[in-house]
Amino acid sequence: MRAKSEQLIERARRFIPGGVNSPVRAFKGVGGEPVFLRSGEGAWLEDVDGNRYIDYVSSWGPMILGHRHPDVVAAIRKQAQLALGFGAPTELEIELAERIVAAVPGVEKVRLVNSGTEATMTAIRLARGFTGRDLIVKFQGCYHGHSDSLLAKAGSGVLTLGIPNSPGVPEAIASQTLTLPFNDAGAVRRAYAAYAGRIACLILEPVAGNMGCVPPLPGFLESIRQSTQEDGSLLIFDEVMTGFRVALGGAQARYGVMPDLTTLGKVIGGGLPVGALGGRRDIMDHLAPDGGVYQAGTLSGNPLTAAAGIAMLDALNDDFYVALEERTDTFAAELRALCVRHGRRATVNQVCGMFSIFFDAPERVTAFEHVANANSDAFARFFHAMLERGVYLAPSAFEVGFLGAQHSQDVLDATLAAADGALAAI
Ligand code: KE4
Repeated sequence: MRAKSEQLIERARRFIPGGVNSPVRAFKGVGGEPVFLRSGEGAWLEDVDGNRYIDYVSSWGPMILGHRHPDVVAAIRKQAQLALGFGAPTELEIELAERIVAAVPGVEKVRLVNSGTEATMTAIRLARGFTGRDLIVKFQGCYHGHSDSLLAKAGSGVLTLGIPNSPGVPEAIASQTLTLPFNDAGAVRRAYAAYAGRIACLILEPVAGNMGCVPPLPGFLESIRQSTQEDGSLLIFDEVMTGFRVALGGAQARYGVMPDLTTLGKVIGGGLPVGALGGRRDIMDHLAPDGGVYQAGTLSGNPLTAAAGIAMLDALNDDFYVALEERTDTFAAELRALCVRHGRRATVNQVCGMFSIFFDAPERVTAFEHVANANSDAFARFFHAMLERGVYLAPSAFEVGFLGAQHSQDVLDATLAAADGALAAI
């Protein structure tokens, strides 16, 4: 029963567009009404009706240590006794920046901001300012936040310049964005041949997480690194989701491909609002105040977020990810086996700490079209069947499930038991 959630969404819709402060939360991707949550601890959530769930949304990625990790809460409490913010430099920002630079191989300097959108928007502006070029390249199915240049979609032909992907995005801006098929290195080579010397940057999620989990094909990242390098165009890894998720140093460490710029978010803020842009020192020094590329933010690097981020990063090390990868792989394999046992055609993709299930999809899901043609209705039924069995998945077939320290074997076993029942029911 979720009577109080049902009352609250009615009340919310009177004051908040769609009743939510971010669209995916409205459950439009799976139908039904959203669950209003009240508390979390470790792997567990409790909603306003007292129902409990095992959580795989993890606040969309930040809670890699579980909800209310004591070290993170203690760090926030301690800082809150001193001050909530100044709008002036603090030592905490240096300590967080030092930890990011030490962990992420392609980052020599880093600017903290308040969201992933701010980070990617700034990365695009910095790439344009540094190269003096206007065009950018992104991939279908990759999401980088909601700045205008990144809300563009492919025009009629693969190599035609973009068209707006949302009302309010001017044609003039969308037409500066080229959208290519993910995992298609040939399309990237052809784009750089067609627009030689005109592309400021290529931005991608090195492991796609916004079309479900779609890892890079072998050689794909290396190939786009070469195409961008040869053209003098910048390579931006949007690691807002994969940063401190798929490895301590993110996807760039995992796959050994170094971008020129990296965007981060989620985990580095310990659960508080955050984003970050980092990269080569010679590029980053073009940012104001030393350089001419403008970027600013009232609460950028605020001490609460910095304190929480430091506490979270201090709990992470290479051994953490070895164990997390092992649990993720085992969980995905057991979920696959359950689908086979139930005669349900499904593909489960996973990379350390993140997974997705695609129903009635090709055996290998490596491209956006594979995801777009998967059975999202079956996913919606699976989502609700799992919710009824106390498992809270992301309410969209185009999102991922996150595993963290909190997903112990007994939590994963309980999840698989719920999946066994859910697969029988849908
Ligand atoms: P924010 O502006 O939402 O902090 O970050 C945007 C962003 C940028 N890059 C990547 C790779 C991202 O995944 C995101 C945001 N992720 C979504 C979940 N897929 C946030 C959830 C939401 O939009 O409510």
